[in-house]
Amino acid sequence: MSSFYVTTPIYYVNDKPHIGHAYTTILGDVIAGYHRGMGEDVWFLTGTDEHGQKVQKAAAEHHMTPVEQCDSTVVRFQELWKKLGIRNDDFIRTTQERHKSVVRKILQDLYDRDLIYKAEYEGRYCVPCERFCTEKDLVDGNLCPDCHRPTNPIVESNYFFRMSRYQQWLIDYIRSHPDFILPAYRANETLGFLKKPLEDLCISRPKSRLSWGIELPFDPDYVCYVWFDALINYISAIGYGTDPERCAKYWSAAHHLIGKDILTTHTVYWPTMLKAIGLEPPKTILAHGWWLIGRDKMSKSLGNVVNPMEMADKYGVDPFRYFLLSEMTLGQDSSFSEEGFIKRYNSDLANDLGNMLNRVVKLILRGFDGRIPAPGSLLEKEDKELLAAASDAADVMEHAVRNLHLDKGIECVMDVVRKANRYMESTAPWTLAKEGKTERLATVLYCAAETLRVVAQLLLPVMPEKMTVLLKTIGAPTEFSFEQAKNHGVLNPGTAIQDINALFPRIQLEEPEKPAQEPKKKTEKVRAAREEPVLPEGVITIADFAKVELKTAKIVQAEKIPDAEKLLKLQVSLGAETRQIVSGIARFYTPEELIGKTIVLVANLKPAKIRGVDSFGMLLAAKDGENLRLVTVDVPDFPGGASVG
Ligand code: ME8
Repeated sequence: MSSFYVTTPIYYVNDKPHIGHAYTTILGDVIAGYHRGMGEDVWFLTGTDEHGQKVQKAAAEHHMTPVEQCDSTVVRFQELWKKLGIRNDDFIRTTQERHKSVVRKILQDLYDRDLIYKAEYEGRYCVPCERFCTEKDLVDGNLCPDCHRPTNPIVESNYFFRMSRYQQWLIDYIRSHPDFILPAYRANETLGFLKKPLEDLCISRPKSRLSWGIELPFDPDYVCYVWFDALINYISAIGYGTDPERCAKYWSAAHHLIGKDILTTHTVYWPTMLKAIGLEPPKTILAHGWWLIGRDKMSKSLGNVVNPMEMADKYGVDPFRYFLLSEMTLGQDSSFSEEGFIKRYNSDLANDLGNMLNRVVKLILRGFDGRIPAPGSLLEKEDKELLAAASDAADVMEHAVRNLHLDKGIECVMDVVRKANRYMESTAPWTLAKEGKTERLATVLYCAAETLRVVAQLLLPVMPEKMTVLLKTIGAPTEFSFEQAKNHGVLNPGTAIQDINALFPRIQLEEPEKPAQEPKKKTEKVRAAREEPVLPEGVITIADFAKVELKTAKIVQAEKIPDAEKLLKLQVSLGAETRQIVSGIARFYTPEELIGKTIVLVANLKPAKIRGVDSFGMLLAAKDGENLRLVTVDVPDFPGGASVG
């Protein structure tokens, strides 16, 4: 039996989980579910990252010990996973002895082989990121390249891992393994990072500065750097050093799911650490995009953090799982809003899928005494087309699962649902019933019910509860199987179906309350008029112009958008952040010639969906009739993220 090992990042226990954490974990759960259904020996791991500065700081703020901070927060993750129906096979905490002993063992081994050495470090340090920054990394002379906050000078003796030794090996490995880092543009981003000389990695923190960590086995004055400790969870959990057979079985089929924020640690630190201890890199590291609120990152200070527990309570677990997976194109950023959730729920689940089920069930109850009708011997073209579309969707979904591109599979299945609704319109079974054309009616309803069966089976790992109800309603088998989904004729004529009200009751969008219009006081108007100089038409003030945030942005990826001749989808780097924009320049530039250009971006434009694709900004271009050229910076390699003004 082939094995399949899938992991999420282990989350920091400095704060409670939010939808970003929920997304990666649901993604892992669903991928694991499909692979279980394919008969593989699956191991799905999640857990918590409990050492380091962030956790120590949170504990101090809450007047707790670090252990109390970890114990009280870890349950919030575990309760959430239970609520969201997550079926992880293991949950690792880095404070567990089974993990710490492996970390110590690896540290000692590398130290004994002179792959870890002690040296004095003089440079700059970013406290929030717990990161040493070299001069060439710094932004604007002093700012951390990750978070753009000021760094502090530091002189310290520390232990270093000889990461630099593996630079060329890693470059060659990435180049020769196209599936190692996904999406491909994240592999390019890593290769870009590896263009600069790779430094050795500082893997210790003196206890005088940070005490909450795993003590170095060869020097009790130091603890291990939290990332060096955390990454090892992926192998300590499957028995590295204690159960070599089990470890080898799962490690040979390892897939890490991560957010794009932790790309470098996973695609540079981790493979070099593995190389040093004689293990192969994981099969795949898939970096997904970022859930944004509007255009902003979720943050406590902005007060825009979305609580997944509340969403699941309010709208149900399965719709929430469905929304997160279908809304985000894997790899790209997505903007979250409750309104967006309700819209997708109502259109995909309540209207398309729920309605289809209702129609089929009511017609079978009425016309065939609540039993699956036997189809006639002759299928018409439209019947065959619908059934073929359903089994094609099973192929697409299988391919999507193997390539970790679930959103594409889900989209294809939902297309079948829409096709099925159109089929109902064109075959009009209600008219067939009225006209007494029972044989044709039986065929239509059988094909419709079979299509629903395939759809529900294919979506079973995404919405396990709701799809089980659907399958039971139409008397279909409730286990997941691609083989069954690809076949027709699985429903047995004569099987009793059940009545159902609404599988996905419609959600009413609450109208935002209109603020009562207060009449403007006359005096205010007069004052305003007096203070604002009257400008000639078309002239703006410097304050008006300052509202527009213009930034340089380097194009790192460009691709066509299917069925949209004029549009290109671009990934642009603004230094610390990569964003997606959609631009109507496909007639003037090929995707290839755009890569590497530094353009100018209107960075604070309200996000928009263009042909269903999220766009987080607008590029500037000069247009003269049919001639269009981008506004670019006049030297190659000018960095992204610089302000333009
Ligand atoms: O980085 N959108 O933990 P963490 C999408 N402990 N995903 C998001 C997200 C968002 N807005 N916010 C968080 C750590 N995530 C380390 C990991 S692994 C050896 C150590 C998800 O609690 C996403 O998967 O900050 C991201 O990579 C992860 O949570 C970071 O979680």
